Amino acid sequence: MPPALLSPGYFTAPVDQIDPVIAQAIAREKTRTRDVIELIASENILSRAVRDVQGSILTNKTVEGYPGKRYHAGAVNVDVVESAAIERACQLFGCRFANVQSHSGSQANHAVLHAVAEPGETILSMNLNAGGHLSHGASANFSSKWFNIVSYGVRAEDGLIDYDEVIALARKHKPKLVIAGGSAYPRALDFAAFRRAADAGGARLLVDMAHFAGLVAGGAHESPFPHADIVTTTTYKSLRGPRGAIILWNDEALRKRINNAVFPGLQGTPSLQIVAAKAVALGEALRPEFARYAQAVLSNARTLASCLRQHGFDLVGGGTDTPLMLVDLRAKGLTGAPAAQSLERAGIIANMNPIPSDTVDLKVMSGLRFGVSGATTRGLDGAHFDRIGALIAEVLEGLRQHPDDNRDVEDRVRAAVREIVAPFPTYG
Ligand code: DSN
Repeated sequence: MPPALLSPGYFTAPVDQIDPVIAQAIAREKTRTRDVIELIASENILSRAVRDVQGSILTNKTVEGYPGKRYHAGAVNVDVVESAAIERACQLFGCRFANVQSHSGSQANHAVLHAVAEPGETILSMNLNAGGHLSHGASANFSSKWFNIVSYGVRAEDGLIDYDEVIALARKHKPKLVIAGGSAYPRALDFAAFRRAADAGGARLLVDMAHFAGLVAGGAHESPFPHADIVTTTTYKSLRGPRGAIILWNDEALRKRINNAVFPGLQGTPSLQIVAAKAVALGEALRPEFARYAQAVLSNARTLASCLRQHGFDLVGGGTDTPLMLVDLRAKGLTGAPAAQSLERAGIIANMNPIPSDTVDLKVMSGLRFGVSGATTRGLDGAHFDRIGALIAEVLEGLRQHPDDNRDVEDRVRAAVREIVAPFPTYG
């Protein structure tokens, strides 16, 4: 007998029989997430259907191009999948065109830059510390090396965007693209004012709605359309889909440019199992219950923000109109990294974040960002978020008093956290 080509069970055995290292890490991750409150703004908890589709056999398929125009044969079924994702994206966000292939939000944003600007041309975007995004022209990102980035920030006194400044910068620098949105700006964006800025500079307007896309989908936040020319969003934050992103627009003249910028401009075959998961998640977001979810996210975010304020924390922008909020820790004499670490030991998971004009080292930072999309999916409501705000305050106050050893407080809060989340199991 020749040696078997495949190990026994190659087509059927589960990962715990094939690869215990990875299987055990996944099992431990399940326990970790079961016992904590996840407040990382860019996370959510996906449905069984969305997760299953990501592990489907669509992962085996290679097809470059777009539905009906592929470079590889055998695309009949994945064409159905991608067409469904495109149609649902357009229906959900009320636009004419969608590209659902980008592997990430950064790639979607890079595709837009590639589609509308030539290297060396000017892009006007929000600076990273003020809440922008790496892919919008941060110094460490390739976007700042290929384009001339002019940035706007937020006002020192209230943490809000100064739209007159954005319009003046657009008029002065005549960018090809104005970018609104980012990773840590908590307040609603004035899309009409951004439109005025784009028009003042003769630019196109891109709105990156990654963090609040779920609210737009559920009617709990104004839509960037019709003001925006192009809208990008990741699919895995408040939109509650898989890792990846979509690009949306209305102008026929942009159709080829954006599609060509994604493929072949930036990537080859899309991850078709992820495109399928985007389709399922977009289908879920079209159901009436998603509007209730979006309202709950906004309401929980406002509850947590107002509770933190009552406990004496400074919130950048004074509060939130989105799923996230940004706490400025300076008045408490704390910094982001030790605060996030102490909260993690207490079972509350959040990330350190720069605050506008942060002067503290990027490995430490002066802020903490909290988001409620995942914990809202889990079932936590306003009363829980009031309690969570008090627990966050308890940990941070303990850290202020005992910077070297906050263990007593962390242990006490960790027990309280387990009590809060125990009635809300996710995956059984
Ligand atoms: N942009 C990062 C964040 O907001 O956390 C990842 O999506």
